[in-house]
Amino acid sequence: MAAVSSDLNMVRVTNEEFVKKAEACTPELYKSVVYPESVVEIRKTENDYIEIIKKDDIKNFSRYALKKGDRLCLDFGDHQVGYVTLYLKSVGSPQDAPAFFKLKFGENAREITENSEEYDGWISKGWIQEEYLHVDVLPVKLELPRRYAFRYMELQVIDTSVKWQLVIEETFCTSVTSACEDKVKKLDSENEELQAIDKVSLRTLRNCMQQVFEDGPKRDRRLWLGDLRLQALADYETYQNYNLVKRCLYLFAGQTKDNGQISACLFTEPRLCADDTFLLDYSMFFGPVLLDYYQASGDVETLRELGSSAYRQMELAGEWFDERDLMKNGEGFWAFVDWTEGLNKQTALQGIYIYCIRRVKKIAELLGDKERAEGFVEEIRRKTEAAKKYLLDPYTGLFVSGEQRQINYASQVWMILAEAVTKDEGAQLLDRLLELDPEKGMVSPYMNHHFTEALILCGRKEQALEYIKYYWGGMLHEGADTFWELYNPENPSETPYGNGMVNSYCHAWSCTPAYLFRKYYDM
Ligand code: RAM
Repeated sequence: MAAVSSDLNMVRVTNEEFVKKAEACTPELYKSVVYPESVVEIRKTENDYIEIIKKDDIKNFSRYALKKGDRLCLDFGDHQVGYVTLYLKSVGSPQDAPAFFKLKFGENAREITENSEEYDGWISKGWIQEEYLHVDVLPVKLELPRRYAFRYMELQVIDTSVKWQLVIEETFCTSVTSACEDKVKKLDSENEELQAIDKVSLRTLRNCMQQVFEDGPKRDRRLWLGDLRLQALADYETYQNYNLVKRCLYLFAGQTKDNGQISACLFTEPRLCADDTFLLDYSMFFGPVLLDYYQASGDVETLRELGSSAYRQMELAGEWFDERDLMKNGEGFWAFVDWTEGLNKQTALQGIYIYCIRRVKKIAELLGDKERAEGFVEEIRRKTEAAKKYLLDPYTGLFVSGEQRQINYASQVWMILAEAVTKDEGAQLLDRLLELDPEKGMVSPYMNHHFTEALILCGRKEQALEYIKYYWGGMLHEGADTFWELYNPENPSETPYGNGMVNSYCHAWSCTPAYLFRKYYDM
């Protein structure tokens, strides 16, 4: 079980002005009505393979008169995020008992086959999208109050009575998003595989763009700072909803811990509430998100207003270093980096610190804060030197992390992204890394994105493209309509939650091929 570091005695400080600015950027959601395309049967084979059998195009629902134990599974054709309406009626004798049924929603077909009673993970079972409903009087127009993320919806009749059956007369989903499709430039590539990856990336980002950039519309349905950084970068190259990024920045700065630390994630309902989970890397990323936003939008007012929040995160992170200028190792869930079990994060965090302070230095320069910028230059020098002196292992030529001198992917990748090594040194690091292929690999598309970007920065663009085809293409081959929260090609059932039923299959941090293609390949 993973330990969650939360500060239960946390005192929150609210900046009402910032909250107002965030509220003023609340987006209108675009709505579209989507009808199911077909009736399907979803089956799990003996070797755990999921079969989707198309049974019918939907023209006439009334032929499906459902009695006790019957199931009807509808395929909405693509991943949807929205509100479901059902028109239900009875056929046969008068309705002499309530309609009692279960609805189950799946982002992918596997979820439909899973039995939630077997769920034994450590995060809430409440994330599994299913409802048990009683309807006393039919016909009825049932407007489900919750928002679902799904492609498949299954209705299973628990009971009617022996005298009547249940019929779905019509059903549709009112899909919602704050992404405007018209803004997206079509991918300039003839390659069908890349086009397919791009399409799924765009759908992933679009469906996570709601009133904030959600991490995943099934789970956690909330704004996380680390996720935001990648979502915003992809957004600038595609949907260009700058205001949504602005809103998220003001939300994070709008409520902090009393020492000014920005929380890892926040809630917007019923009102803004910064979570009591803190991740050092996520707090530090506030500065880079702010700088990226300014560079994409030119909004200097926001840069000016939020600059000091970015500085504050670096000051607080600075307290984590020892006298040798090395990042100390935290305990429990102190930083994120990746979901790889047993990953030592110390060296990756040293890299992330250098990466962030470079960007916050740029903010200081843009704001004419000369002295601060000079201080940051010195910080970059010291932390980089320390990394090379103490963390670069002379025998393997790779960065090591923690007391056990763990060699992992994350350390090399973040030292490259931090520009702690030159382009050529970085390329050599990656070659050695791939040759060694250490046990501590990468499991989230988030970490895989950073690895891909490291390849690109070291001049390995072709290799990076092949990697995108291997990794994101791998999810496509598994039938993804949107990219996932987690994907380990070597262990497809990997989950950090003790049970994969709550995994999210539309998770925005996996949308970055759409960004990488446009940003680095001019596609
Ligand atoms: C999970 C979510 C989110 C991620 C955090 C660290 O709850 O998947 O995307 O940022 O963990």
